Amino acid sequence: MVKYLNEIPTKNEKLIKWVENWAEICKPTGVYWCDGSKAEYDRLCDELVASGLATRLNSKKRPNSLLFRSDPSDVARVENRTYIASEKQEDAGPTNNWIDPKELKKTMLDLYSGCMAGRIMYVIPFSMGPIGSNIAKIGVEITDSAYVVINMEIMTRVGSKVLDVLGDKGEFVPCVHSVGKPLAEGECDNGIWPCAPLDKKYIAHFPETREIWSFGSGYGGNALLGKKCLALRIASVQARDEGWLAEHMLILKLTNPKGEVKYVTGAFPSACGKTNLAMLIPTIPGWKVETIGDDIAWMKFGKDGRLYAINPEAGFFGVAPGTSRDSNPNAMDSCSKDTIFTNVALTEDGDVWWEGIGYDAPGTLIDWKGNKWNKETATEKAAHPNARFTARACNCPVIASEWEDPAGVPISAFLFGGRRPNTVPLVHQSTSWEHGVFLGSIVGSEVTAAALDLKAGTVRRDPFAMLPFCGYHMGEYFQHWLDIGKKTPADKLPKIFYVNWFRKTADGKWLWPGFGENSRVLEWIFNRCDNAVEAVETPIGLMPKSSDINRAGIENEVTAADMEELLSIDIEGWKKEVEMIKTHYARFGNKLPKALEEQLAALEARLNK
Ligand code: SAT
Ligand code: MN
Repeated sequence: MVKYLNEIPTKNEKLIKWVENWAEICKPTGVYWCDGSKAEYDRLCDELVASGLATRLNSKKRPNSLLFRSDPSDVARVENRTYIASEKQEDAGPTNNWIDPKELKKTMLDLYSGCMAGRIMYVIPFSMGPIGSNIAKIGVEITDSAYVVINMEIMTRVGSKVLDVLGDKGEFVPCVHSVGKPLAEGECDNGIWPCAPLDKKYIAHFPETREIWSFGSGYGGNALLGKKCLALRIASVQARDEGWLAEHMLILKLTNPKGEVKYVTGAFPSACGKTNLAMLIPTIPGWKVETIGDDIAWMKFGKDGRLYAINPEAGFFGVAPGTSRDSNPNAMDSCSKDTIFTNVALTEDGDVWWEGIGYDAPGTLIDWKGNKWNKETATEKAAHPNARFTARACNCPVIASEWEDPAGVPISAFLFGGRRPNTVPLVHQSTSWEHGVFLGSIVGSEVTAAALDLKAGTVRRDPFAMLPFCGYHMGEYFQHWLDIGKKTPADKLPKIFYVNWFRKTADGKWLWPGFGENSRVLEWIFNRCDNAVEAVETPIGLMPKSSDINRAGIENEVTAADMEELLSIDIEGWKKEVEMIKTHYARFGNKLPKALEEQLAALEARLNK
C-alpha cells in the first residue's frame, strides 16, 4: 500500500497511476506531492540543514542560501554512464552510449527495487518554459532527494499551476530519479551525501517513449532531470519530429544606442564563457546586453515565419570557480542571495569562497570535502572545479523584462564558437543557411591543460555544442538543421556567425581582451543583421573589414596590426582544419548529409584557388 503524506493534487489518472507504480517499486516511506510554495522550499531547506546535509550561510552575507558538499565521487555529469536507449542502436548514433532499452530497463528495475527504503518519494510537477506557453513542456520528476527538489524549485517552474495546465488528460515527460542509497531501519545519512558507486549509476533516456530514468547520482544534470535530460536529450527528439529546435544555447537581448533591439542565441562548448556572454556588460557606449537564458533555447516558428526562442529554465546552474566581479558581476549578483551552493569552500564567517572569485582566500577555510584548508599549506583546491551555484534568474540584475514572455523572442542571429588560439578568426559569417549549418557542425574547442585523456592543444569537436546532449544520431541532427532552413524564406532565418574570443599570438599572448569588449563584435553582428555594414567575401565566409570593428578606447590594447591578425585568414591553417574536419565527419558515416560534404569540398576548393 502506498502511503501518501499529503493530498493528491491532481485528477490526472495517468500521472497518479505512474506515481503509484513507482512507489510500489521503490518502496519509499511515503509519497509527497510538491506544491512549489515558498513555505515548502523553506521547510525542506530547514530539514536539510537539520539532517547535516546542508550548511546555512551567514544571513547577512548570503541571505537565504545553503551550502552542500557532495560525495567526492559525485561531482559532475557522468557521460560514460549516460545512455540513449533507442530501440535501434543506429538511431542513437556513434556519439552516444547505447544499451537495448529492454535490457536496460531490466537492469535498472532491479536497482530501483526497494531503492527508496527509509526515504520520502517527492513528486515534482514542473514546467520547462513559462507555464502555459505553447513552446513550454511539462515534466514530472519523482525523486528521493530533497536537494533535487529545492534545486528544481529554482531551475524550473514547480507546482499547482503546472498541474492546472496539465489537467486531467494532459501529457507529461515522466522522469524517475533515485540517489540509489536505500536506508536500513533506523539508519540515516548522517550528513553524508547519498549516491551509488559509479558502476551502478545510470542516466538513461528512452527517446521513443520519451522517458527518463536516472539512478545513483544526486549531482547536477544527472539528477535535475529537467535540464540536460529533458530540455535537451528528449526535447531534441521531439523537436526533430515536430519541426522545431531544442538547443544548448544562451539567449541574449542586444540594444543599440538608438534603442533598437535584436535577440541572439549562441552555442559554445563548456568552458568557453557562455554564462559570461549571456550577462555581458558592453564596454562601448550606448549598448546594452540583457539576459534571457544562459544554457538552453527552445525555438519554434512564429506566424511571421521567424524563429522565436524561450529559455525553458528559471534559474542558472553556473560554474562558480572563475566567476568574479571582473569576469561576471551580474552572475555574482545573481548568487548574492537565495542561492544553493554545491562544492564551494566555506569561510569562517559563514560565506563562500572559490578559486577565481577575485579576492584572496582568507587564511583558513573549510574546503569542498569538508576538511580544514589553510592558504599557506594547501596542496589542493578549496572549491571543486565544477562547483556550482543554483541561482534564480529573477535575481539577475540584467534579466530582460520579456524573459518569461510565453511567445518567446524573435531570433536574429545564431553564434557558434569555441576556444581556438589559432586558425579561426575573431568573427566570420556564413554565406548561406547551409554554410551556417556547416559552421555549427565543425564547432571545436582546444583542450586546455591536462583535460581528460586528450593531449593539450588538440581540438575536440563538439558540433553545435550538442555532442553530449543530442538524443539521436548526430548525422540526422545535422539534417534536421538543414531541413529547418527550408521551412521559411531565407530572409526570415537568423544569420549565422562563428566567433572566437580566444585567438593568441605566436608567442602565446591573448590577441583579444574578451569579456565586455566582445560587445564590439556583437555590434558588427547587429549591424550585419540589418545589412547596415558591408562584409568582405573570403574563402571561409563573410568577414568584417578591420576598420569596421570598433576599437575606440582600446586602440593601445588592440592595435590596428592586432586587428589585422585577428581577422586574417590563415590559408595553411585552414587546409589542416579541412583534414581534421574530414576525420570528424567520418564518424557519422552515411548519415552525414550530402550538403555538408559539399560544403567541406567547396571550402577546400576555395582554399586551393
Ligand atoms: O550538470 S549540468 O549538466 O547541469 C551542467 C553542465 O554540465 O553544463
Ligand atoms: Mn550547458
